[in-house]
Amino acid sequence: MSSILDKSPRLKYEVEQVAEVAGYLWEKGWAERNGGNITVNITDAVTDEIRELSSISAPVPIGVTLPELCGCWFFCKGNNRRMRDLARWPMDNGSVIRITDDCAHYEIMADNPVKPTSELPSHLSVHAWLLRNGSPYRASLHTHPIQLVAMSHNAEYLKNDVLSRLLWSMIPETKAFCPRGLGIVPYMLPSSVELANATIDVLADDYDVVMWEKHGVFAVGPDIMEAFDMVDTLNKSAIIFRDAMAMGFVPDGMSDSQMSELSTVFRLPK
Ligand code: 2HA
Ligand code: ZN
Repeated sequence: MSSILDKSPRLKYEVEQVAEVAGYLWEKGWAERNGGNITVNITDAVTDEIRELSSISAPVPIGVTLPELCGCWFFCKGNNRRMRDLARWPMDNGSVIRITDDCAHYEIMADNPVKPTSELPSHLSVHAWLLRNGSPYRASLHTHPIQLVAMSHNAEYLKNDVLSRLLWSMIPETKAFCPRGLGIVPYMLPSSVELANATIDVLADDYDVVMWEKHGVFAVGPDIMEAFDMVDTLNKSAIIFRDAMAMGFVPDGMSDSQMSELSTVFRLPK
């Protein structure tokens, strides 16, 4: 069967990156059953030939009107689909959608009529917010990184930037590659509008990765690999912390002067 991916090498690359990340999420144990979500704004990868395609579904209401997204194209994980299946068969477990010209519906364009994730309204709200703010970011990722979620069960770590500082101090790479740290959203019902709005508020506070207390993280990045790498880097620090504690001591962490030197040399925010 022919695939929309045959019509755009760039789109094929984007979907291959999503599949690669989906495989990592599964292997890391961050994506049990249908846990987690990925949506990527692929509008720039859509060719004139693709624009001529007819939709393969009727228009479906998104539930919100998002003027920034009129005519935009997305690749999304399918509703109730597993990351491990998205990794192996991305076009059977995800779909390409287009936002209709009324900015309030989507149509499925390819390859199969896979209904997008139920989290679509919240992911699309984030993408609309990114475009509204002139951000170059095109990917959003929600996943359940084990050690970061475990740390969110301690109220002490949920105080402003306590967790960011602790994670940054475990290994220099964490601040270098995740210089904005980890924003915190207190526990809210999964899939709720409140959770989506609170996430956007914290992203607007200049975070790229947001912790959803006792649930998971939501990350945005220029592409899906960068969004994944930030979460992976933060979770690596959480593992170092856990392993030091398991060895029977509280890790010292890098000192304030070591952190400050790193920020100066690598031109990171203080
Ligand atoms: O959609 O992880 O929190 C799968 C989820 C929702
Ligand atoms: Zn989740």
